[in-house]
Amino acid sequence: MASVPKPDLGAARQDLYRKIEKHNFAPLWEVYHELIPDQPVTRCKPAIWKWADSRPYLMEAGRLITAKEALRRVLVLQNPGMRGESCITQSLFAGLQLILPGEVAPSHRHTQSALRFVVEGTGAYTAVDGERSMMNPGDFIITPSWTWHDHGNPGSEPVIWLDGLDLPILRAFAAQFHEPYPEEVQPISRGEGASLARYGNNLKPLGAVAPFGKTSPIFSYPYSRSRETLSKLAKEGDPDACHGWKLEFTNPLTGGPAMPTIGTFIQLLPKGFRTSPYRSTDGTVFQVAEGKGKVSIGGEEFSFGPKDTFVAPSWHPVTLETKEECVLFSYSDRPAQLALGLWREQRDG
Ligand code: 1HN
Repeated sequence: MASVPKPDLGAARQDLYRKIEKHNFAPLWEVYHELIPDQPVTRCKPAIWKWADSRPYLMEAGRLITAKEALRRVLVLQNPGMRGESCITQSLFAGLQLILPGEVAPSHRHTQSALRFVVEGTGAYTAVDGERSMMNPGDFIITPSWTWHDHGNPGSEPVIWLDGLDLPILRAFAAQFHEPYPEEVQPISRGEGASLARYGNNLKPLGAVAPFGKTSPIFSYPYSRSRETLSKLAKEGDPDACHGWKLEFTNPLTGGPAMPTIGTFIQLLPKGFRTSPYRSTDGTVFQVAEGKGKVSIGGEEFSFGPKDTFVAPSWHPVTLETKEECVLFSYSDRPAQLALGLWREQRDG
């Protein structure tokens, strides 16, 4: 026989909750549906950071603090739904970093993986475990987990790039370690381009041992090569309805993603193209390398132009519409989700 709730049952339940709380218990049934939602739930909101705002604020920061003093002079792109948490999605960090002529960002290493996508300027370098790579607009550069890295700008113009890190993932696992290098700048042990020569030409040294573990041995993917590849592809076949021509940066030793936690992509969309709606469980950060257009993210519309950054949260349908030919760099936590068997996508969703 089904029991009829007694009028004082509610009060008795509250009484139980109060008692057990002191002993670090809580009733699952009060939060069950919040814990197990039917579909992805995130506080991450669709948002855009316009270059017309980013650049002057970065330059103002450049007048107020040195790279050395700041360690890294970065403006964090804070998701408006998660302010104060230093993240752009629940699993990823994004920031814009400025290094002025003559400055050095001192050497250190950490277990968080980092990527750079160069936005503006030439003449700066980043060094990873003894090798320097010059930074040019559109270059995609990796700092693998636990590798020594420093940046410097011996050139004559400010250099700005987008930093992407897996900080919240490492925070969730509490697997963060950090160590400063004993000197400001690490010594150089290989010539520029050594990694690209060894691993970046569909060739590899005999007995090659992955120098960066699960991360690609190529730490710099120059824009000249990715752009040329996209242009060639666009002449050779039709664009995908949801993505245009979209490529993933890979680890040449495995064929898998270039970074173990972060997926990195570059896509070309022709002028006047409108993509079919697409959604996936990997909330994605987009950096506009070239072109102008509009994006609809979960029904919210944003106009974008060169050097803008925007974010599409997990499972929000994305539609892109181009006014000009566009090249977009993007990154997400897709490899982490795939490794755990969690990733889902829906085309035309
Ligand atoms: C970091 O070490 C760098 O090395 C950039 O350039 C951004 C954001 C949060 C924590 C560490 C860098 C970072 C960072």
